Amino acid sequence: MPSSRQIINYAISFILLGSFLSSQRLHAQSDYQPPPENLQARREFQDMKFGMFIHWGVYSVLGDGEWIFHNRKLTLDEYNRLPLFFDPEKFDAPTWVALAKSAGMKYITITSRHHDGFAMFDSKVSDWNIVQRTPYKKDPLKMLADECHRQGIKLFFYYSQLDWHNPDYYPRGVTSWDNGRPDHGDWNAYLDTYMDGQLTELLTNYGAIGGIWFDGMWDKPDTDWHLSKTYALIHKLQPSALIIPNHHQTPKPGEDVQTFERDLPGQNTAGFNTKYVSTQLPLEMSDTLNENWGFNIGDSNYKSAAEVERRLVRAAGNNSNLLMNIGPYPNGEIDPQFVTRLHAVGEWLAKYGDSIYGTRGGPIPPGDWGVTTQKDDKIYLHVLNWNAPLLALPPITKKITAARSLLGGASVELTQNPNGVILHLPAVKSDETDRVIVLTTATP
Ligand code: FHN
Repeated sequence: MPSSRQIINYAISFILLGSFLSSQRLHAQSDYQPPPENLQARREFQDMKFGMFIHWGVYSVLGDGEWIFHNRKLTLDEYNRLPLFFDPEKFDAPTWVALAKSAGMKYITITSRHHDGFAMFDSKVSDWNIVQRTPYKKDPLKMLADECHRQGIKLFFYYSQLDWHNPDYYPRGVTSWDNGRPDHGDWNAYLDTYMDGQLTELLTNYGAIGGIWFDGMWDKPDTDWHLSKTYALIHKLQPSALIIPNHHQTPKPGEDVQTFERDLPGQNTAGFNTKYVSTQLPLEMSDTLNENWGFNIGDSNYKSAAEVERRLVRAAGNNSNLLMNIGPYPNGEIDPQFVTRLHAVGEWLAKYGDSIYGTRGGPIPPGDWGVTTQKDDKIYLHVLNWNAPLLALPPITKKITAARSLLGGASVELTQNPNGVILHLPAVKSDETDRVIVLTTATP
């Protein structure tokens, strides 16, 4: 029989252990000091501004989005048939990369596996992968990585931590349903062997990669995800690879970028984003060119090129990148509706790119009228929604020495005093998404 003193000691140890584990959960890679090459990669990430998000997997075959396994409450046996129909004979890595480039996108983030756990790459950790389960038998991510290296585009791998297929993803999370998995599993093995094993493959077999874009932690928000271990592994294998977690929470130590889903930083219209915006980390927002992430045959709700341009400008003015998604067809082709719009955005960026690439959020807070970006001695005023001839803005500390339209270079009348800045804007042209005025400032 333990004495009451012993019981108290056990209780104290239990509480201390609990708070240690919970601090491990919260503090992730708490001793992480990003090395110079990682800090450099973060700056380069911010400079790129515009990326292509790609959701592509065996679910694309059914043309009903990437959640079909869950939404139709399929069993494992049923879903296991799907890879047999996945044979993307039209997949051509050079075409995909060239499309991203023609759109003015500087990086690609592709689903290496989504919540169905199906590896779209050659994984030795399990046979639930494209090489072993599909008639295609090849590794498209390898082809894509090689082509990205050739064409000078950074490649990031989306990796779902949430897994609807692996029995060791146990205890299950909020999205679980009875799909035939046993009521037991080894969570530590799932994280330490399966997931870290696949991440090791992704970080060793594909050359230098931009980073890992995590998704799915929100399925088990209070669980210990061994983040400290996983983040340390990634940073050890490729110190400049960025960890971008889409957990919708305040960033944790070891994370290199804060990303927001379908929302500008700090705006929680989606209902699941945090309003906290890091002032330390690069920012990114993801969005889709239609309404779905994975290919959905019934979704023709495409955003116009002008709408994509506006979102890109608003993102840049909020000091953020824009990661714009497309869901390719199961045969590897990209919907022509996406292609036309992306080409148009690329043409627009060829003219306006100076006011986007390499910039940071400008000195004037974003407003309904538009946003500002800045680079070196230039402030770019992006007038997105203002029809009156005069635009009055809050004060800018730096002295403005010139104001010109970005296109054509015509001089713009401007008054600056301690109360603010008033511009006499050039007339709105009907086909102009964004009137950009370049303000040159005096170097202090
Ligand atoms: O559930 C996913 C969804 O399918 C998609 O991948 C998006 C992309 O940001 N993220 C998740 C929801 O947070």
